[in-house]
Amino acid sequence: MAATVEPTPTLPSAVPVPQVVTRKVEREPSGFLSWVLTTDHKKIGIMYLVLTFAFFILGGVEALMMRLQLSQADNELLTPQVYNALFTMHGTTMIFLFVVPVMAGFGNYLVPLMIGARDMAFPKLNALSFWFLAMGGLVFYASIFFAPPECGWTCYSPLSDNDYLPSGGVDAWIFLVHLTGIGSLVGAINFYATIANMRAPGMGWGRLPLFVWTILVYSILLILALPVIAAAVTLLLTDRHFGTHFYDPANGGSPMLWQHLFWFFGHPEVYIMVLPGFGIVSEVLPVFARKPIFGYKAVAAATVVIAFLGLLVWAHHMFTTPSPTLVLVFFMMSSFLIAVPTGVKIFNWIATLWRGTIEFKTALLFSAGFIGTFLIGGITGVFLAVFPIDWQLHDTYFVVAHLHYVVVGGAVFCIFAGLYYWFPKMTGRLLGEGLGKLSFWLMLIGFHVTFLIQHSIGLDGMPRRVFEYPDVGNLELYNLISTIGSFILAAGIGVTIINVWRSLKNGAVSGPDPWKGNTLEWFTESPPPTVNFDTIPRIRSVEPMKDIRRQIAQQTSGATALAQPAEAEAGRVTQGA
Ligand code: HEM
Ligand SMILES: [Cu+2]
Repeated sequence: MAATVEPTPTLPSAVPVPQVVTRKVEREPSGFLSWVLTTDHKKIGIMYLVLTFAFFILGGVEALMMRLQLSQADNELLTPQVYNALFTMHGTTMIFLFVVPVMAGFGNYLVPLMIGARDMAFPKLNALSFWFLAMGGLVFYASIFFAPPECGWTCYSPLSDNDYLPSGGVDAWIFLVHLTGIGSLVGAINFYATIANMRAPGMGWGRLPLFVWTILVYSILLILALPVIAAAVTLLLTDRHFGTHFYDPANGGSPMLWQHLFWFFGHPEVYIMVLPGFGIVSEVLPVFARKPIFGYKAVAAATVVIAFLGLLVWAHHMFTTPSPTLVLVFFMMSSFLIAVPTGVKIFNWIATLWRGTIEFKTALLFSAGFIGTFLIGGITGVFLAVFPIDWQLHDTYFVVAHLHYVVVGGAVFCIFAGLYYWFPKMTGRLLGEGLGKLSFWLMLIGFHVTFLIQHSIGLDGMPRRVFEYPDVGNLELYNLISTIGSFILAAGIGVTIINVWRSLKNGAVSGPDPWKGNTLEWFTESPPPTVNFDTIPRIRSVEPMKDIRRQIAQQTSGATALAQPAEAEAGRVTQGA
């Protein structure tokens, strides 16, 4: 709306003069344009979720193609070049275009709702960060029509230098890192500003929902890590095209510099991917266990400690480089330390479930599946942090197994928990529980069939990033099992896609608060109106919705209302209005 404010008359005049004169009222854009031009955090959040899920499917198809190639020894389905391109596209897509930005999607949709704000602090900047992401993805995927990059998601020098990979694929990768990086950076600043300044009255730091805590820490980590990778790829770009030698040992540069810069970003990136997942689970578990989260302060503090320690461990990815033993020992010990706050969280989640009145909804199943799966990934991480063990296992399938237990167990399962939990808020409809549970079990079984056996494949000595292997020992059988697992996993994901498709039109209507949630997003309608809230309640605890329900119960003549959703619902509307 374009409105001009007339100067206030200095003397009171006899005739009343309107203070605000509207000359032109612009129409709300509708249809396609209402999405392209939007600055509403909820629409931007949904665009993030849809786009990143599309990339998840692309990355998944790439994974299945690789698994098909590896299902037989000496297979000639794919050429080595295509295989190289596939693992590069897959790793890059999953990290830069799916897991990191999908968390920004959940954050965008939910952070303002959970803290009782009407939008993000900088709505236009928010739209800009989404479009940077979309452009980054577009530029990167355009390379498949020319020459896709073949340097892995890590693009180590000297492989990524002009001498070895002169094609534009590496440049497309650099461009992707820059574009998605700027997008994430402005997004992160926006989250920080929003959380620091726009919380509902009474919501001190000690009452911030745990998901919001993790988005805050995610943002700080992005702000610290992204400039480092931006610098690293800029140096790579000038090495490739403008005659510099930052990474070229023949001219006084060092490939070690790339590894230090890359992993100073790359390890925190892992926490950037999994911490918001921890946040999702910390919201879901207490709701379906019908108990407050066990040790709120410990869980919030552990998030901060994990992030801090996560900045000190990067060289555990470089144990096989020529580094002084003291350095190896330092990075081994600092990596061990991370197990402590992570263990604190796992014990707190288990204690939250302990003796709870558990409702086995799909969101709870995914959260529980996450705890078990991620735990295994954490434990193999401790193995790999012992540097003599890493010397043996570096670059084998043991690492591939470990990293997928962390990123699929630690992020993807949580993302699915979040999807089942918040879909009703976003669409007003519930996802089907039957299909949800089927999807969960297929995904859980498929995941472990795919990746558990890869530990053995690695211990048997099969290197990662190879397009074929000889038929020795059990390698062929193990690889076939892994491939079969990946198709079961894909079927599980497919079931959720069908579920979403069906529920959008035919899902049961959810109402504002289908789960009896604890946090403020359940206070408003589903989907929420553009302004989010008509009134913003005063926050008195970490579980404002429980306070509100209790208050309504008291006001509507006592305890019965608590047990009767319909009455409580009616009360909620009068409260909210
Ligand atoms: C959903 C099922 C998935 C399957 C079946 C799968 C499968 C694979 C395969 C076959 C490889 C190549 C291994 C090699 O040749 O070295 C790979 C590598 C990789 N995957 Fe996945 N993956 C999946 C999900 C994910 C997710 C969600 C992430 C998330 C961040 C991810 C991140 C990576 C990374 C970083 C690499 C290493 C790429 C490289 O070597 O540069 N994957 N995956
Ligand atoms: Cu690491």
